[in-house]
Amino acid sequence: MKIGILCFPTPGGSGVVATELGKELSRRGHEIHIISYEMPFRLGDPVNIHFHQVPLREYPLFPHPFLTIEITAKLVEVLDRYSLDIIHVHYALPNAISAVLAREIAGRVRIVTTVHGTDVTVWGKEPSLQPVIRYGLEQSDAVSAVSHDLKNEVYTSFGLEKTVQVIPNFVDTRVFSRLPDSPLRSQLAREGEKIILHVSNFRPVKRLQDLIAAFFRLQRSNPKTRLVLVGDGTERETAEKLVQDLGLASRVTFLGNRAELVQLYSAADLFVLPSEKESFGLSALEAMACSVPVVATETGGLPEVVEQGKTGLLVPVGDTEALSESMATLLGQPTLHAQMAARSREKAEKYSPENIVPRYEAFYQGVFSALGLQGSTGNPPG
Ligand code: GMT
Repeated sequence: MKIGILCFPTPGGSGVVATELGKELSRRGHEIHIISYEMPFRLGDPVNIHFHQVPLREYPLFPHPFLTIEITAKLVEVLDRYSLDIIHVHYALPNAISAVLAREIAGRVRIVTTVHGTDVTVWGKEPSLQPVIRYGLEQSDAVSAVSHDLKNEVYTSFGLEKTVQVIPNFVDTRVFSRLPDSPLRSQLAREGEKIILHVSNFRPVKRLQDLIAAFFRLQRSNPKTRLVLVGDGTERETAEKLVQDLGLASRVTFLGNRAELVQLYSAADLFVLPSEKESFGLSALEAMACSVPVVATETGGLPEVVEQGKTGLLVPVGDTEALSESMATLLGQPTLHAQMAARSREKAEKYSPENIVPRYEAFYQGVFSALGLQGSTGNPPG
């Protein structure tokens, strides 16, 4: 099939999933076109994948680029030139709207939209945006959500008439696998110290302040621990200040955005995700694939990924005492930790590309079957 993947390029789960899906589909013989306003950071060397950059042109009179229109224009150009079968939209706004407009203009393409999280749980709650997002979803030929919880949110937020299919995120378990001796471990901690890791894009929804407060508490009972924070975003400055104010500067390391994630997960003893809302928690899954148990909040789709008492511990949102106690429990019980590390890897293997990507192929094929059509190869994919 000829598949266009429309996504955001910035460090964030939807861009990661879209890019990794593109790479997997390309390996499986599909022609892949990624459309974004920058090269997605996980794309790497895009051999066999076409990348189409959306220009963000400025005009002196109007300070903001016309993002929706620019995406639409690029899609129309790509559709005219490559006759795509499908545009797979990741993140409903503005992408689904641009895809629907492009179909109006260029015709003959199917649109499938995957909602990822805040497109529903944050933007979807804005009364003025709700009808616009609903329109993008209604006009898509098919809609998927990355967790059951997010699917339910779609129904409650938009009262959508159509079926929303759940296709969970996946992790490349061949790449995300624990390295026996992560070279980073000795750089991040001394002998005998434990490493607690967090990876995110440092937005308010990640509640970094809770993690730092819980770590402050943990230090009293477990001084031989270090907190490593990977990522960047609007909350970094506030988090750095909190670390300074609590006198934790020598115990907390801010690494910024990093590419060597497998080495970082492999150096970690625990992964912590204290989010307010999390539709899935892709970083938790990546950590689990590297045999790292997770302490997370019981919110959104996280309980679908992190199994309470099996692959990690779940605590109420904002409960820094419970967060700290859960970290202490896992760090203080080596047998429990080892069991959870092994089960984390086992669970992550269920979310391997081999298990999940065919579900996307069947999803695309379903759109064609429903319309009595076939993709451009004439073959059902997969
Ligand atoms: O919705 C967002 O916050 C952004 C989105 C992204 O583009 O990074 O993240 C969401 O999508 C990821 C991939 O499906 C999920 O793993 C994240 O849980 C989800 N984030 C939230 O729901 C906050």
